[in-house]
Amino acid sequence: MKLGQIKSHGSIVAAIFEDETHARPIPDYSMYDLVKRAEVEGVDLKTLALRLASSHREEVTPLIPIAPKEVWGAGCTYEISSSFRDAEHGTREGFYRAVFEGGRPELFFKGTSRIAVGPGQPIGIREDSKFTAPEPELAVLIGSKGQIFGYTVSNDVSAWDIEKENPLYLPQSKTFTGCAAIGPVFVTPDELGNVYDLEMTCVIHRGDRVTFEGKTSTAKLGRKIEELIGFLLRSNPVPCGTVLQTGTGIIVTQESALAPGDVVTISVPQIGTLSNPAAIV
Ligand code: DO4
Ligand code: MG
Repeated sequence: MKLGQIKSHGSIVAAIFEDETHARPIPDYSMYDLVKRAEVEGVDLKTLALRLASSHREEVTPLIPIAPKEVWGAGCTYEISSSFRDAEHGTREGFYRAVFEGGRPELFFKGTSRIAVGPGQPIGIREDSKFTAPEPELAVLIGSKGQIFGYTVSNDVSAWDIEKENPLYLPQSKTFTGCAAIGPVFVTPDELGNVYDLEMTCVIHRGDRVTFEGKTSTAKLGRKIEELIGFLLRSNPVPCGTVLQTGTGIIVTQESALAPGDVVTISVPQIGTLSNPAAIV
């Protein structure tokens, strides 16, 4: 099942998506209300959604699929992310590789729903950054016990030049207005198929010109998603409705550093396409 949020009769409500532009609203429930009720009552999310959804379908524009309580990032989960950072960032040889190979994953806080945007909404370029990059990533929506409600496409927008200046500046390179895009929908685990066999593409457009094209597969993800969630929850009880980004396997070039008006489009066929313009924040 594909679940997300739409505007219906003036309110933002959860909805069951039948295709990219048609959905059945779930009146009086936001996506957060829906997953919270599924968690509290211990009922299957799909069964609950089917029970509460109206029978009529509407032509819709997908909004951010949840106002996430928290957004977290995982890093150096793909070899290319750690080797790029070791080569380019002037950090100690193997600094990032040690994380890719290490027992403990890198996890960092992106923010709350304040920093998160949905399809079509502007992603941020920090005004003090000259090299802000999109990081296309699979993301997972979890409950407070770490149960997986669904998967979505995401962008861990990052100020790479600030991270490169000193790795201790990582929080500033990762957290700012519009630093996390998610959407267009969540796909429930049963419908997604093999989560470790998803093709992901990323294209950056500047007007008619393509400044970057890249792709990866979640087959290259170096950790199990349950392992990332397990570490996230260690002594850190995150709330139901938390989104965890699972790391990037696509590294853009310096020439494609985001400029205002660029449009970043990330696609995973089994989930959908997430497209966002960039803007200085
Ligand atoms: O270590 C810095 C961040 C890495 C990251 O965000 C990623 O690999 O996706
Ligand atoms: Mg990342």
